[in-house]
Amino acid sequence: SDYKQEPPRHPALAINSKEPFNAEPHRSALVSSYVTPVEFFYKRNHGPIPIVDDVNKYSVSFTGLIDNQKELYMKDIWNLPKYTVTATLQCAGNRRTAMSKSQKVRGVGWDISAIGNAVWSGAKLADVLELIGIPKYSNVTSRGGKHVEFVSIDKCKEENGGPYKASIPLSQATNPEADVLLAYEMNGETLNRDHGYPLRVIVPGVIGARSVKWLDSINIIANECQGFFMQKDYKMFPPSVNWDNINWSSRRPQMDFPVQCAICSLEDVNMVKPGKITIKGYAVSGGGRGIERVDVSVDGGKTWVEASRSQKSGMLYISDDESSDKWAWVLFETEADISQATEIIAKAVDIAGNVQPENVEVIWNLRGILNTSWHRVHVRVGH
Ligand code: MTE
Ligand code: MO
Repeated sequence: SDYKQEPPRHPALAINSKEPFNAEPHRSALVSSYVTPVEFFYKRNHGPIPIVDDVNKYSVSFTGLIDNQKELYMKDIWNLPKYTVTATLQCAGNRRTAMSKSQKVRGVGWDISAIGNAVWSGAKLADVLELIGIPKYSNVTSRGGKHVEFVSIDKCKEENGGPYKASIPLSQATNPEADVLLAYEMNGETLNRDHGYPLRVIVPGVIGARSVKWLDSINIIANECQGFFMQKDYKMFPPSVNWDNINWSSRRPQMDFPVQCAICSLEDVNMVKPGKITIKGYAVSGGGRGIERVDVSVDGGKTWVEASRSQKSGMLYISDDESSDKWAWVLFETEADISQATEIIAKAVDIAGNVQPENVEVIWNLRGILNTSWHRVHVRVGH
């Protein structure tokens, strides 16, 4: 098969699909460190992992609505100023398995770990585009380009054997503050094959689907990318839409992800000893909106306490503090006394005051994306 040369992976990952390889770590791995180790970072693929043997021969071509078609080699990318951005990548399908329990959805099942926080380094896309002749803060090129399409070298069955692709608006791509990267390092090491070697896009604050791995070309186009993953997937429909009445063109491709949080130190099967327990998890919001607050309940939502929040630089007291990583998650923690079986709940509020929905039913959608409902864990108590 095409899957004969897959890279080695950590044996502790839970495999949700083998070919293509889709896997997530145990939830406890996410709260062991602020930066998720590469080997425990979820892997989300739609085809075999491409092989790039000679990084010096590898190039990205720039085509479309620009004055001159260009080709950039890795040395051109390495020569640009190197930026490092801590950003949380989250698959839109994170927590899909739980949504499917309410009513069946289509898609790879994921528990709560189709998310990770990494330190990405590379060139800013705004600098790369400037190098090929598109100024910073452009909304449109002289030839009418308004979107930047990223095309991979992989092959996906959803694209009938063609490459994975996606686009973002030109205004975002040319805005240096949007921190869109062409990344060649993850957590200070050369990007590995699973995560896009030698070069991938990182679009902070946006669902993972737009952070195209194994970049082959960048096309400047007038309208958003017409690929499968932009037009026939990763769109959020209302609960009334089913596979018989779906009209894909009635919805826009999902970009920013909504406010999300999950408890990682406990799971439904846990039997805990009566007394003090520690409740830990992650909270994150899209679009660079930081986390304002995380509320935790240990009595099924009757009463709430505010959890403490931290990033690598330490405890956070004001979420829009200059020292906070705006594209990255916060880890939260609180202690509680448990004496009987109970439901433990976490819900977050972002700096725009956005809250998570109480139940999965109200946001149920046939593709099972963006399950951001309050995260609930049922624990039993015993010795
Ligand atoms: N890029 C390519 N070329 N092929 C893919 O299948 N999957 C996307 C995105 N980029 C994908 C891709 C999706 S849906 C997600 S969630 C992220 O990559 C996952 O990135 P990761 O595997 O590095 O965690
Ligand atoms: Mo994804």
